[in-house]
Amino acid sequence: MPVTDPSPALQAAVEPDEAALAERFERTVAAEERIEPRDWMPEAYRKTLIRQIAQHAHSEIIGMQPEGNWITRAPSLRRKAILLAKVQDEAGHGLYLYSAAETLGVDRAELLDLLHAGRQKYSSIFNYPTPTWADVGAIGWLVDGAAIVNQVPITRCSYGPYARAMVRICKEESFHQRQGFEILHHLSSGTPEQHAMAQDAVDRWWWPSLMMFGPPDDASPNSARSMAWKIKRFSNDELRQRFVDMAVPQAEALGLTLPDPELRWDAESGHYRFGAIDWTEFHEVLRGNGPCNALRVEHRVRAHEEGAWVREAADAYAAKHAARAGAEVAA
Ligand code: FAQ
Repeated sequence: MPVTDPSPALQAAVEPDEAALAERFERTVAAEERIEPRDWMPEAYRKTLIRQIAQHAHSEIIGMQPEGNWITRAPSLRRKAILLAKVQDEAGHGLYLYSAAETLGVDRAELLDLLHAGRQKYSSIFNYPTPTWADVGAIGWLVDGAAIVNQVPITRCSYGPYARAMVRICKEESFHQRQGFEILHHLSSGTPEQHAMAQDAVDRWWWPSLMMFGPPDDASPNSARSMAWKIKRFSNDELRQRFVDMAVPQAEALGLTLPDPELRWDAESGHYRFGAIDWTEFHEVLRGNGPCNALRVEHRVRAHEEGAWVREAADAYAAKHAARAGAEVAA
């Protein structure tokens, strides 16, 4: 019997129209259930996720550089082993995140090309230098600390693959934060020179860490929609406040101060109040004018080019095995 196309009426009966699909999507999100890769989703939801997950993945990969700078100069074998493991973890986080992005129909090679061409962002925080060993402690304590505050809510993101990737990432970031705190604790209670080095690093990383949470809510174009879609669970300012409330007592425990004369406890609100953030600096860094933007991208492009032979070898190996498997099936 010849195969004919189904009649439009039959097709409508088996394939829900776009309005019905959109309604199902909204119901799934409202019910706190997950959207999975094969589910219908609005194009803008897919694009937002690709943008955020790609930026997140790029941040993990570029974020290997500031601390990677200290691997060959770590002050002891123990410190070196811990730092190596941490930087490798960041590479792993990048890979889970590129995999999560690929479930949305993009290719990681395409995303890397956009990063290298400066057409996709990575976190502003990784454009600052690491001149001393204490910077490794400050990154662990403050940058990984901010990353945890931002990322724990993403374990409840409406998009399944992103939420699941975040569970393991957050567990690893917790270890990273502890090791940073421990480095700073060691330095802070060491010689006066070591204490001063720890204080200097915290002075330099504090404000950029607050900027990591993104622009203030009234200047955050993506927040409202991302929160309605439950990609983001809290606003940029809410998470920033949560981070400040967490960091202040930790700084006291470290015996270090935070470089903000306006920082004070506000009993009425139950939060620490903090001074104004320099958003001009943030926007300059986003525009490519931070202290290390050019260096970071240049280094990444060079590493990518020098790694071409690895990708070619992996492709050749995969092709050889696919051909062998094909021959076995045919036989
Ligand atoms: N840097 O409307 P919003 C880590 C951009 S942690 C650069 O508020 P959204 C771990 C934003 O993309 C760091 N750009 O945007 C680690 C948007 O631009 P677009 C990575 C920023 O998306 C530790 C524009 O500004 N973490 O890597 C930044 O709703 C140690 C308007 O902003 C994540 O990516 C910024 N800081 O909220 C690794 C977490 N902030 O794209 C190594 C997941 C904003 O419209 C060592 N991402 N922009 O052109 C998120 O939670 C969100 O994307 C936000 C921004 C909160 C970052």
